[in-house]
Formats: sequence, C-alpha cells, structure tokens
Amino acid sequence: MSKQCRLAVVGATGAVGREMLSTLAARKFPATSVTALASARSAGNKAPFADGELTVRELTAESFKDIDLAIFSAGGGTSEQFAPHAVAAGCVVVDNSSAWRMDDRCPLVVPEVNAHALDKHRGIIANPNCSTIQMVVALKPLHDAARIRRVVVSTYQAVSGTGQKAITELETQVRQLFNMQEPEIKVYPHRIAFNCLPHIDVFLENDYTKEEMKMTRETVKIMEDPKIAVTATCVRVPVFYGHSESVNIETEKKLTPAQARAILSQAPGVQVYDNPGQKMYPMPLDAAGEDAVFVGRLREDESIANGLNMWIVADNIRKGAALNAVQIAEELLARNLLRVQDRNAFLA
Ligand code: NAP
Ligand code: 3JN
Repeated sequence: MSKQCRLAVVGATGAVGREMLSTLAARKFPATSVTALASARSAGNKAPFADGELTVRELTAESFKDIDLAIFSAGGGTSEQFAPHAVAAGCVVVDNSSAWRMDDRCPLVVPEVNAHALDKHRGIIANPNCSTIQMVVALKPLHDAARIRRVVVSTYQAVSGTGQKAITELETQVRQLFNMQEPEIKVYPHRIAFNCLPHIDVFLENDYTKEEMKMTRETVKIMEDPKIAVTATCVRVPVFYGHSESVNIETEKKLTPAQARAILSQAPGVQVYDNPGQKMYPMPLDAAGEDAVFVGRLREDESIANGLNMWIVADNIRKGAALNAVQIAEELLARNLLRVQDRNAFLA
C-alpha cells in the first residue's frame, strides 16, 4: 500500500460528489488529506465530510500540485480540460464522466468485473456510466458460465442521474401539480412528473441516444468481448434514486433460471432477490442507499433456445457512480498503483 494518499474530490458539491464524500468516510478510505474542489460559484462553501466539513476550493490547473489521487465528478468538459493537468502534476485520476471512457489509454473499470485492467493504467482511469455498471456486475458471472452473445436492455432511470437540479425539478413539479399550478419545465424537454421520457442525453445520427450508445460500447470494453452484441433503450422515469433495467440475454450455452440464480448468489456485488410467489423482486425504493446490485424476475426467454430475462436494480448514485469510483481507488491502493509513469501522456 502507498505511504500517503492526498485525495481531491472534484465536483464535491454535486449529487455524485456529496455521495463520494459520504462513501469515502463510511468506508474509512485511508486518505491522509481530502480537498474538496468545485467551480468558482461554490468556492468558500462547506461540504460535509465525516464528522466535520471541508471548505470548497475553486478548481484550477494548479489544484493538483500536492495531490496523489483525484476523483472527478464535474462533467465531461471539466474532466477533458483538467484531468491532463492533474496527471502532469503526478496525480492519478479516477474520472466519472464519459470524457475518457472509450480512450484506449484509459482502463474502464468495474472492480467486480475487470479490476485487472487497472494494472496498465497511464494516469486516468474511467468510471463507466451508471446504467452500464449495474448491468455488467450482474452479466459478467453469467457470461463466464455461458458466453453471452446478445443483450437487449431497457432502462428505467431515476432523475438523480441528471444531478441535483433534476431532483429539485421532480419535487417542484409534483408540488405544483398537486396545487393545480402549471409545472415549470427547465431540465428535461418535457414534464417528468407522472411521465416517462424515452430520451437520455442527446440523440445521435443513428437515432439512438448517447446514453444508449454508452451502454452498448462500454459493456463490450469492460467485458473484453467484442462478440457481445448490445442494444439499449434508455428511459427517464419519475423516480428519485435507483435505476432499474429489464435485461434479456442470449447465451451460447444453455443456462436455466435456477443455474443463473445459483451463479448470481455467489457473485461479488450481487444480491439475488427473486421470489415471485412472495411478491419479492428488486425495486428502486429498496435499492436506494444500498451498495449491492439487486437481481430478480429471473426467467427463461421462451421465445428462443438459450435466453434469459431478468430485472436489475441499483442505486445509481452509489454503485452507479460514487461507490464504484471509491472501489477503484481502493483497488489502486491495494495494487500499489498510485503512480504516474508518463506525466505527458494526456497533454495535447
Ligand atoms: P451536479 O449535481 O450538477 O454537480 C455538478 C458538480 O460539478 C458540482 O460540484 C459543480 O460545482 C461541479 N462543476 C461544474 N462545472 C465545474 C467547473 N467548471 N469546474 C469545477 N467544478 C465544476 O451533477 P452530478 O449528478 O453530481 O454529476 C456530475 C458529473 O458526474 C456528471 O456531469 C457526469 O459526468 C458524472 N456522472 C456520472 C455518472 C455515472 O453514470 N457514473 C452518474 C451521474 C453523474 P458547483 O457547485 O461549483 O457548480
Ligand atoms: O442520466 C443518468 O441517469 C446518468 C447520467 C450520467 C451522465 C450525466 C451527465 C454527463 C454522464 C455519464 O456519466 O455518462 C455524463 C457524461 O457524459 O459525462
């Protein structure tokens, strides 16, 4: 384990950043110091940490001089601009945005699935999209057992995935509707209260959204198998915390629901919650605030030879963002990988 780990949290005032600080404290992450960074807007504000609070500082290119590890959750633009400066200062970066995920120089890591990919890091490690993380935690053990060939996924994503302003928007719209007022629409293109929007992130030329293509590409990179075909439909639903996913897989080898249940019961990070007779299945209300990825509704896809259907739920801000990033940081320490070989690797 490295001797010291001076840690910075970039985006410490946001929905993910606040969960990051709380996760670091709860897991007693062995940082020798913690620096909270955000934009000039919140410089001087306080961020709760452990039993006290941190004073938020403005992020600049000079912020990383005395920092060994920085966890970024401040959007792709901020990561693109500042992560190379952090690496140039000798600081290892774990980035929560999509900026570096598909870059060949950057491992894209879910520790339960591909922690070994960290060994070749060059300074920036990418944290996958929340919807991808919870899906691959459940799919990797099934892939190891039966080789997944195709995944069809539809998501039901909570508003917290869009950040603090979207949480406030859903609360406000519900209150306005119950008071017979016209709901204000600011964050999403349509009302989110009592509605579903099949639109997350921007539309691309192929008519998929960027969120859908993130799931497709990231899954293949993390599972290290280009033969897995993935198609996704991502939907925003009026839920505060917890993403749900209906997932259909086609495998090379036959896997019965009982076999899949047995495999998943032993899988790291997974909790099987599947007893239809007792009306027991995962729900976002129960997953919120939990670390595990919950899997239920396991059943045979009777329309094909080797198919399974399942329902996967996790706390998108916790396992989908903060917890996965902290687990990556823990793994870097455990593998003695808190070092940058080439400080110029990401400078243009
Ligand atoms: P949020 O609640 O809107 O918070 C945004 C954070 O970024 C705030 O701390 C904000 O600081 C900071 N920030 C914005 N612009 C900045 C700048 N120019 N310099 C420094 N700090 C800046 O959003 P969130 O939900 O926490 O998400 C933040 C990012 O995390 C997202 O944009 C996304 O890239 C990533 N994310 C990833 C996942 C995932 O799937 N793994 C899930 C959610 C989010 P101020 O308070 O000063 O504005
Ligand atoms: O919408 C969700 O539920 C997850 C959102 C993730 C997100 C939000 C803003 C920017 C991302 C991400 O992690 O993919 C990004 C980004 O592209 O960095």
